[in-house]
Amino acid sequence: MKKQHVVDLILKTTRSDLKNAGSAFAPINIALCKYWGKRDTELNLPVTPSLSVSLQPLGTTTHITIAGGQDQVYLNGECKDSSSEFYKRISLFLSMFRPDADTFFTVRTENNVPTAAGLASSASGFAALVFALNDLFSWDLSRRYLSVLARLGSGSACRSVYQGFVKWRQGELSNGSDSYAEALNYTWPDLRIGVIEIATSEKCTSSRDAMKRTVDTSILYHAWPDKVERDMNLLIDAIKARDFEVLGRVSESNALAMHATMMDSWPPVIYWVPETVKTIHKIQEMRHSGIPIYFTIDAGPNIKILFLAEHEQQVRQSCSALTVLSPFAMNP
Ligand code: 2P0
Repeated sequence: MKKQHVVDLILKTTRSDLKNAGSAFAPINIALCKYWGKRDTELNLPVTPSLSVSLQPLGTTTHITIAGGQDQVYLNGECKDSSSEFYKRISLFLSMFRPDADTFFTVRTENNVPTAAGLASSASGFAALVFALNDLFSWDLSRRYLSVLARLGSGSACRSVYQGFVKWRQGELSNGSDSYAEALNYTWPDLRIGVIEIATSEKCTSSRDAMKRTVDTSILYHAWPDKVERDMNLLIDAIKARDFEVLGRVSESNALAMHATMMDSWPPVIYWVPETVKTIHKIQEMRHSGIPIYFTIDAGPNIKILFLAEHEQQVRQSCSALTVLSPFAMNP
């Protein structure tokens, strides 16, 4: 099934009333149980569920208006060239929502994510764009539909339509209407996420390509769905019980298992650089010395750490180039 068909199904019974402008914010998110592998690459339908925590106030604010002639796309104030990958990805996505072929959009998108922190912003970017379209056209769509539409832009974007802990159900239907994110209504005010900047250069393999290669060639990947099922249950129980040791251990183990499947692919995908391994060892040493600290790593070399507020000072002293986030600061 094509993305356009999914969009048409959602919008066919939706009232539309075009306003002058639409704007919205969506947070970035970090997965504790990773989305790794698609059962449908067109619709970004995952093989397994995943679980994340949104990191408001970091994220994307997007403002959209109707334009003449052609789409205009601004990123952090800079007008993107129509030949750039960023422009092409946004313009192609917008094409699914044009009332007619002559309608174009001006999109202004601002990320307040420190670019040096190595935090992905495509998830918050597509979630904010879908929210902004919902505002522009006055669709008044449910979060579930907004999550499905954001997924069509980038899989992990479906989780950025909520704050706090979020679960993405993998679903079973071929049109993906049952593959959307839901908020887990639990908070954890003392939870801290640290981002350790290791490298900011462009990665040589996109996560999209790496995922496909893993699904196509890794034998270890066959064990991934069972691993995720187990980790999802443990993580949800840990969140409910505020059991930090289990939350940290399972998140770290899940990230390492994901990287094991990519290293087992051919050609192998190895996002780690020497500093990544050095930092892993340092975190293990800190743990052995009695500081409860765990890590997770996405499709890149940078490390995100999990710890509790009571250890923030010790962690800050031990880790340089660290950005500390409090995902539940506004929501105790
Ligand atoms: C995640 N990642 O759960 C995992 C962990 C990277 C590692 O979601 O192809 O940009 O747009 O669906 O969402 C990055 O993949 O991929 C990602 P597409 P996406 O956060």
